[in-house]
Amino acid sequence: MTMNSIKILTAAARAARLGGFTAFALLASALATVPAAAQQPEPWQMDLQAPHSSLMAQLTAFHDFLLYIIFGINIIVLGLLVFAVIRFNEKRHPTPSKRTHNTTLEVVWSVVPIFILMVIGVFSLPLLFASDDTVDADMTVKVIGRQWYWSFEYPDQGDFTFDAFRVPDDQIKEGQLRLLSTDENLVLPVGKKIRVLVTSSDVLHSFAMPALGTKVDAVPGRTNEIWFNIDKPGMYYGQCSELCGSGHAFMPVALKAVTQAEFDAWVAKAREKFAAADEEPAPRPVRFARNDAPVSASVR
Ligand SMILES: [Cu+2]
Repeated sequence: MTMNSIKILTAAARAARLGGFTAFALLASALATVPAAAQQPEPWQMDLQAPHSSLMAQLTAFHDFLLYIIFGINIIVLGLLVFAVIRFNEKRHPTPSKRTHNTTLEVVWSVVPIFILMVIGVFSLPLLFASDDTVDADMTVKVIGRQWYWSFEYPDQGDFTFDAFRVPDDQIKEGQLRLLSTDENLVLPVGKKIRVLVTSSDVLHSFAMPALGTKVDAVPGRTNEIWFNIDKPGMYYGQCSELCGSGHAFMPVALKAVTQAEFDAWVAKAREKFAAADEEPAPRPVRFARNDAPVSASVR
């Protein structure tokens, strides 16, 4: 089976799952790229990345639901426009009506949008509250945005910390992705509720993991909270999503999701490997040197 037919079949299956699909929805889905094993952006991607956390699954369903509402509104408005152009053009309707008010119509076009907004609110507000619900987390990881890399802290696993720098273009190895792979991965266990504390040491950054439904600002002097649970082991890629300076495009997040046993083994090694980093004085100064050369080279 060719890649294209797989794509179209997957799109059809997805549209069928949503039920009541239209030709437009089918076309839009067929253009979407089949998610790869690693959760990363794809060339010509039209749709969201496949959801891999319970929050993102709900967000994706809500997004698809909104598309139906938007599509419906567009069809009605376009229909009214076409109807007015045809029915009330100068040739067919030489004497224009002088009517200025229609109470029934005015009530309808006020009440219907209110009703639509209420329906959207009923589904979106619980999601907003769910994204904020970090109680009873199995573990906590702290994410610190820096110009221009991320630092991660594991307070529940011995409080070790490390930095993750993107792999420069000329050092990319087999299996690594340009602008997305980092020298150290953020390693986390699957199937656990992970509380993520997000802050910054210099300017505004934003910690965004599309497949996990996470996008939260990293604000200096302030801690933001979010959570996710990862459903499958694998690589998940994200990027800084707040314009933070010249290295903004060069501070990706490479998250490696593993089983609990693998995570425990990694923690044991990481605690030794990053022990030296623990002794660094906090707060650490903003570091420019390490990313400067590759950044300026890529910008040029
Ligand atoms: Cu940033």
